[in-house]
Amino acid sequence: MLTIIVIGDGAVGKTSLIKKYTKGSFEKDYIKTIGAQFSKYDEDIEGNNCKLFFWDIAGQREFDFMRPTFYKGSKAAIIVFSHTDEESFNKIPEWHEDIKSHVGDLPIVLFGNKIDLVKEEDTENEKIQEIVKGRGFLGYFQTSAKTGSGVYEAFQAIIKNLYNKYKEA
Ligand code: G3D
Ligand code: MG
Repeated sequence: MLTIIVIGDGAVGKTSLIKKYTKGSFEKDYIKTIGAQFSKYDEDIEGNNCKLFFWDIAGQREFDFMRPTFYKGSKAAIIVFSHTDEESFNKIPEWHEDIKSHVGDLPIVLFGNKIDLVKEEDTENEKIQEIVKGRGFLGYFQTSAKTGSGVYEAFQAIIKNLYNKYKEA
Protein backbone atom coordinates (compact mmCIF):
# COMPACT_ATOMS: atom_id res chain seq x y z
CA MET A 1 0.00 0.00 0.00
CA LEU A 2 1.34 3.37 -1.01
CA THR A 3 0.13 6.25 1.07
CA ILE A 4 0.22 9.68 -0.47
CA ILE A 5 -0.75 12.76 1.45
CA VAL A 6 -2.47 15.52 -0.42
CA ILE A 7 -2.17 18.80 1.40
CA GLY A 8 -2.62 22.50 0.86
CA ASP A 9 -4.93 25.28 1.90
CA GLY A 10 -8.69 24.82 2.03
CA ALA A 11 -10.64 25.03 -1.23
CA VAL A 12 -7.59 24.77 -3.51
CA GLY A 13 -9.11 21.62 -5.02
CA LYS A 14 -7.57 18.64 -3.17
CA THR A 15 -10.75 16.60 -2.98
CA SER A 16 -11.71 17.47 -6.55
CA LEU A 17 -8.30 16.40 -7.86
CA ILE A 18 -8.46 13.02 -6.12
CA LYS A 19 -11.98 12.56 -7.44
CA LYS A 20 -10.93 13.43 -10.95
CA TYR A 21 -7.90 11.17 -10.93
CA THR A 22 -9.73 8.17 -9.54
CA LYS A 23 -12.76 8.89 -11.76
CA GLY A 24 -14.83 8.95 -8.62
CA SER A 25 -14.21 5.25 -8.09
CA PHE A 26 -12.40 5.59 -4.81
CA GLU A 27 -13.72 4.31 -1.55
CA LYS A 28 -14.12 7.33 0.56
CA ASP A 29 -14.18 7.81 4.26
CA TYR A 30 -14.70 11.12 5.83
CA ILE A 31 -14.00 12.21 9.34
CA LYS A 32 -16.56 14.96 9.56
CA THR A 33 -15.51 16.59 12.75
CA ILE A 34 -12.02 17.25 11.54
CA GLY A 35 -12.73 17.47 7.83
CA ALA A 36 -10.15 14.84 6.88
CA GLN A 37 -10.83 12.45 4.10
CA PHE A 38 -9.06 9.30 3.03
CA SER A 39 -9.51 7.56 -0.26
CA LYS A 40 -8.46 4.10 -1.28
CA TYR A 41 -7.84 3.35 -4.90
CA ASP A 42 -6.55 0.31 -6.77
CA GLU A 43 -4.44 0.97 -9.76
CA ASP A 44 -2.65 -1.28 -12.22
CA ILE A 45 0.88 -0.17 -12.89
CA GLU A 46 2.78 -2.23 -15.43
CA GLY A 47 0.42 -5.09 -14.71
CA ASN A 48 0.89 -4.93 -10.97
CA ASN A 49 -1.90 -4.03 -8.63
CA CYS A 50 -1.01 -1.08 -6.45
CA LYS A 51 -3.10 0.08 -3.58
CA LEU A 52 -3.05 3.82 -3.30
CA PHE A 53 -4.20 5.57 -0.23
CA PHE A 54 -4.79 9.30 -0.41
CA TRP A 55 -5.07 11.51 2.61
CA ASP A 56 -6.81 14.78 2.00
CA ILE A 57 -5.92 16.72 5.09
CA ALA A 58 -8.15 19.60 6.00
CA GLY A 59 -6.59 23.00 6.29
CA GLN A 60 -8.10 23.89 9.64
CA ARG A 61 -5.30 24.70 12.02
CA GLU A 62 -7.34 23.74 15.07
CA PHE A 63 -6.81 20.13 14.06
CA ASP A 64 -3.05 20.40 13.98
CA PHE A 65 -2.85 17.89 16.79
CA MET A 66 -4.20 15.21 14.42
CA ARG A 67 -1.57 15.85 11.82
CA PRO A 68 1.10 13.40 13.03
CA THR A 69 -1.43 10.57 12.72
CA PHE A 70 -2.10 11.46 9.11
CA TYR A 71 1.51 11.82 8.19
CA LYS A 72 2.54 8.51 9.70
CA GLY A 73 3.52 5.98 7.07
CA SER A 74 3.21 8.34 4.14
CA LYS A 75 5.54 7.63 1.25
CA ALA A 76 5.02 10.77 -0.78
CA ALA A 77 3.20 14.06 -0.74
CA ILE A 78 1.35 16.30 -3.11
CA ILE A 79 1.22 19.95 -2.16
CA VAL A 80 -1.62 21.75 -3.88
CA PHE A 81 -2.07 25.48 -4.34
CA SER A 82 -4.61 27.34 -6.45
CA HIS A 83 -3.66 29.79 -9.17
CA THR A 84 -6.60 31.90 -8.03
CA ASP A 85 -5.43 32.13 -4.43
CA GLU A 86 -2.08 33.80 -3.86
CA GLU A 87 -2.17 33.04 -0.14
CA SER A 88 -2.31 29.31 -0.94
CA PHE A 89 0.91 29.76 -2.94
CA ASN A 90 2.61 31.66 -0.14
CA LYS A 91 1.80 28.84 2.24
CA ILE A 92 3.81 26.22 0.32
CA PRO A 93 6.88 26.61 2.58
CA GLU A 94 4.74 26.09 5.67
CA TRP A 95 3.21 22.92 4.28
CA HIS A 96 6.64 21.66 3.29
CA GLU A 97 8.12 22.33 6.73
CA ASP A 98 5.12 20.59 8.26
CA ILE A 99 5.83 17.47 6.20
CA LYS A 100 9.53 17.57 7.01
CA SER A 101 8.97 17.95 10.72
CA HIS A 102 6.66 14.92 10.83
CA VAL A 103 8.07 12.47 8.29
CA GLY A 104 11.36 13.91 7.08
CA ASP A 105 12.29 13.89 3.44
CA LEU A 106 9.58 12.59 1.15
CA PRO A 107 9.24 12.80 -2.60
CA ILE A 108 6.99 15.78 -3.19
CA VAL A 109 5.27 17.14 -6.26
CA LEU A 110 3.61 20.51 -6.47
CA PHE A 111 0.26 20.97 -8.20
CA GLY A 112 -0.84 24.43 -9.34
CA ASN A 113 -4.57 23.86 -9.60
CA LYS A 114 -7.49 25.79 -11.16
CA ILE A 115 -5.38 26.57 -14.20
CA ASP A 116 -8.65 26.83 -16.14
CA LEU A 117 -9.43 30.06 -14.29
CA VAL A 118 -6.28 31.98 -15.19
CA LYS A 119 -4.38 32.94 -18.28
CA GLU A 120 -1.08 31.15 -18.78
CA GLU A 121 0.82 34.45 -18.90
CA ASP A 122 -0.60 35.45 -15.52
CA THR A 123 0.91 32.48 -13.72
CA GLU A 124 4.11 33.30 -11.90
CA ASN A 125 6.23 30.57 -13.42
CA GLU A 126 9.56 31.95 -12.29
CA LYS A 127 8.49 32.16 -8.68
CA ILE A 128 7.08 28.67 -8.92
CA GLN A 129 10.20 27.18 -10.49
CA GLU A 130 12.29 28.88 -7.83
CA ILE A 131 10.41 27.19 -5.03
CA VAL A 132 10.45 23.82 -6.81
CA LYS A 133 14.22 23.97 -7.26
CA GLY A 134 14.96 25.51 -3.87
CA ARG A 135 12.97 22.91 -2.01
CA GLY A 136 13.95 19.94 -4.15
CA PHE A 137 10.45 19.01 -5.25
CA LEU A 138 10.26 16.27 -7.88
CA GLY A 139 8.24 18.40 -10.19
CA TYR A 140 5.53 20.94 -10.77
CA PHE A 141 2.30 20.41 -12.67
CA GLN A 142 -0.47 22.72 -13.74
CA THR A 143 -3.80 21.07 -13.17
CA SER A 144 -7.48 21.64 -13.47
CA ALA A 145 -9.75 19.34 -11.53
CA LYS A 146 -12.58 20.93 -13.48
CA THR A 147 -11.46 20.23 -17.05
CA GLY A 148 -9.11 17.39 -16.10
CA SER A 149 -6.21 19.13 -17.77
CA GLY A 150 -2.84 17.87 -16.47
CA VAL A 151 -4.39 15.76 -13.71
CA TYR A 152 -3.41 12.34 -15.03
CA GLU A 153 0.19 13.35 -15.78
CA ALA A 154 0.56 15.01 -12.39
CA PHE A 155 -0.59 12.00 -10.34
CA GLN A 156 1.32 9.59 -12.56
CA ALA A 157 4.55 11.47 -11.89
CA ILE A 158 4.44 10.78 -8.17
CA ILE A 159 2.91 7.31 -8.46
CA LYS A 160 5.49 6.10 -10.99
CA ASN A 161 8.25 7.50 -8.81
CA LEU A 162 6.95 5.54 -5.83
CA TYR A 163 6.34 2.44 -7.87
CA ASN A 164 9.91 2.37 -9.14
CA LYS A 165 11.21 2.96 -5.66
CA TYR A 166 9.23 0.21 -3.98
CA LYS A 167 8.79 -2.46 -6.65
CA GLU A 168 12.01 -4.18 -5.64
CA ALA A 169 11.05 -4.24 -1.98
P1 G3D B 1 -10.28 21.20 -1.04
O1 G3D B 1 -10.53 19.72 -0.95
O2 G3D B 1 -8.86 21.53 -1.29
O3 G3D B 1 -10.81 21.96 0.13
P2 G3D B 1 -12.30 21.16 -3.12
O4 G3D B 1 -11.06 21.77 -2.34
O5 G3D B 1 -11.88 20.02 -3.95
O6 G3D B 1 -13.40 20.94 -2.17
O7 G3D B 1 -12.66 22.35 -4.11
C1 G3D B 1 -13.07 23.62 -3.64
C2 G3D B 1 -13.90 24.32 -4.72
O8 G3D B 1 -13.09 24.60 -5.87
C3 G3D B 1 -15.06 23.51 -5.26
O9 G3D B 1 -16.07 24.42 -5.62
C4 G3D B 1 -14.51 22.87 -6.51
O10 G3D B 1 -15.50 22.54 -7.45
C5 G3D B 1 -13.64 23.99 -7.03
N1 G3D B 1 -12.51 23.50 -7.85
C6 G3D B 1 -11.61 22.56 -7.53
N2 G3D B 1 -10.69 22.40 -8.48
C7 G3D B 1 -11.01 23.27 -9.47
C8 G3D B 1 -10.42 23.59 -10.74
O11 G3D B 1 -9.39 23.05 -11.18
N3 G3D B 1 -11.05 24.58 -11.48
C9 G3D B 1 -12.17 25.21 -11.04
N4 G3D B 1 -12.70 26.14 -11.84
N5 G3D B 1 -12.74 24.95 -9.84
C10 G3D B 1 -12.17 23.98 -9.07
P3 G3D B 1 -17.49 24.44 -4.89
O12 G3D B 1 -18.20 25.57 -5.56
O13 G3D B 1 -18.08 23.11 -5.16
O14 G3D B 1 -17.18 24.70 -3.46
MG1 MG C 1 -11.25 18.53 0.64
